[in-house]
Amino acid sequence: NGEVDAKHATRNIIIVPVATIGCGKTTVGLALVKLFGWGHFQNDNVTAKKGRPQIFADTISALLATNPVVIADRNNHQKREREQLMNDVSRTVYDARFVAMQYVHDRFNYDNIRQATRERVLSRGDNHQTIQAGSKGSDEIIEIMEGFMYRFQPIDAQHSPDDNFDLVIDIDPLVDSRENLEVVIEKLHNHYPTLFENQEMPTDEDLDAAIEFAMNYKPDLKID
Ligand code: IDP
Repeated sequence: NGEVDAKHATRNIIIVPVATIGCGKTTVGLALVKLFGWGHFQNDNVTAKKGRPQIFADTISALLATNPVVIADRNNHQKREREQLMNDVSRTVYDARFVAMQYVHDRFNYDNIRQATRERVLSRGDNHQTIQAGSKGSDEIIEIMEGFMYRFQPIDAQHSPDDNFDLVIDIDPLVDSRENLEVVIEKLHNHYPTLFENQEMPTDEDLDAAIEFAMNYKPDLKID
């Protein structure tokens, strides 16, 4: 998966958010779907109790048959999750390319990240799949969010498993999803020019509209 190859890649690209709850990963993911018609699968839609990681990876692999790019929408905040996803998808998709979409979590910035993510989740909580603010108290929600932040392992691109990422895109959990969306598209375009060869790049208005669409999305599956 060298630099030269990436320039010509047109398929089997998996976008792997690395995030905690409330960063905006589903919003950015759905905006990408709206703009480019890519595939998207949310971990919360795995209804099975057993073997969830395997089912998640298998669904991503299956979607790659009909979508050039698929967004693997779960937090992937720990190395073992990233390793599992990369291993299981690569078993059936031999030329899979993984792109990390990392919401950077510097420890010194944790209080600011807490403020931003809590604000998003608690104010629009009924739109969030994992956390239904209507059915859980805010203390309980905050505790779940803290768990993800505590366990968060940043991308370490020099070592396994993160050295398997073809590209790491760093974005900011503090800014609007609109801004992060633009960064993600620009970095993808630079790294995979051929992927975008036969289409017009979205205008500012297109990006605005895609974010508006994504923000109005209501999950159809509620997990209690
Ligand atoms: P997550 O998938 O990382 O947990 P999302 O579900 O995308 O995060 O976003 C959490 C909540 O914040 C949702 O209700 C979403 O509509 C909202 N949100 C996402 N991006 C923005 C933004 O840029 N401004 C304000 N609210 C946002």
